Amino acid sequence: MKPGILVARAVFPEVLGRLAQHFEVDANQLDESWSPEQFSARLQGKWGVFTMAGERIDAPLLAACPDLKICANMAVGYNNFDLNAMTAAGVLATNTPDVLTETTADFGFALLMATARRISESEHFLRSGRWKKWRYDMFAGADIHGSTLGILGMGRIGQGIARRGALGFGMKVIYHNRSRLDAATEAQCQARYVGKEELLQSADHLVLVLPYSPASHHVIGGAELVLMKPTATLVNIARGGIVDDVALAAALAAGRIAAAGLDVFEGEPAVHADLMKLHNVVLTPHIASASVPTRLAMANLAADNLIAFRTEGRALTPLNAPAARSV
Ligand code: 8YV
Repeated sequence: MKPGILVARAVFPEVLGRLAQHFEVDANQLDESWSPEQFSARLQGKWGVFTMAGERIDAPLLAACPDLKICANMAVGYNNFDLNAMTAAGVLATNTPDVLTETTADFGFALLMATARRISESEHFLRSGRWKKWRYDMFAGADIHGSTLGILGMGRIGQGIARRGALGFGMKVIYHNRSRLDAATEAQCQARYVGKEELLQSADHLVLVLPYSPASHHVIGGAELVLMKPTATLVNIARGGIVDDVALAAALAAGRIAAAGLDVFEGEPAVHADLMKLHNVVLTPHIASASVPTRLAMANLAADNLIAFRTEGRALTPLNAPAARSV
């Protein structure tokens, strides 16, 4: 008999087809939003679950779902997983690294350019019929080429953004990370390691690409924003909660920094009303990895993890190494 899995959100039909060759698939193709209780009820008796980054897997859920053996996240970020609880419960966790690196770095750069060069703001102006004449300072923004690009969080995506900035736009790249990169990787990215304070003070454009954890909660708040240049652009493609959205909205309203590009928000899909009112912020709905080929590659990798764990007893991109869960 095939084991049962839950696919918690709508996904490509062809990926469901692949999964159906190995599993009894309970698929949420209607993309219903479930409470944690409804999610737990739907998981009863399931061997595995295919999640996006919104489904929380924690100790109470694991205790309520004793048959669960694997949670395959279709995301590189996994702050929805309590990894310690999963390891303790003998449940394997997997994510989808690498397949989204370049697409997400492309988007980070696109958001940076849209924000610094005021593309959304000027388009809204044009569409609302307010463009009556040209002016020398109309939507004059900040330069990208030759400026200083700061990157906070220098993993694979951060390195991709650094390469785009240094090699494509002649930017000076500085970065801060928990640990410094080796010399060869720094040379490839043409990036210089600096302390966090220097990063904030020197960057003309600061891009956040670090994972969310309690340690990175509000890593950019009021105290950090005052250190930045008044002409600076801030871009967050990492996770909501890394930036204090209220402090950011206040800094943008007061002109303490020039502009922000945000793809992720605290409490998304809700977006703080103060941010919605501002003209100097570009807001996108968590789409940094959203190219068709990349989303398909992510879905296939999450499916491959489930299939490989079922057929070979090991996943392709595991996040933990739990002892086998007793049945
Ligand atoms: C996902 C992301 O598309 O991979 C991540 O961590 O944030 C995005 O690429 C999103 O989280 C839905 O799974």
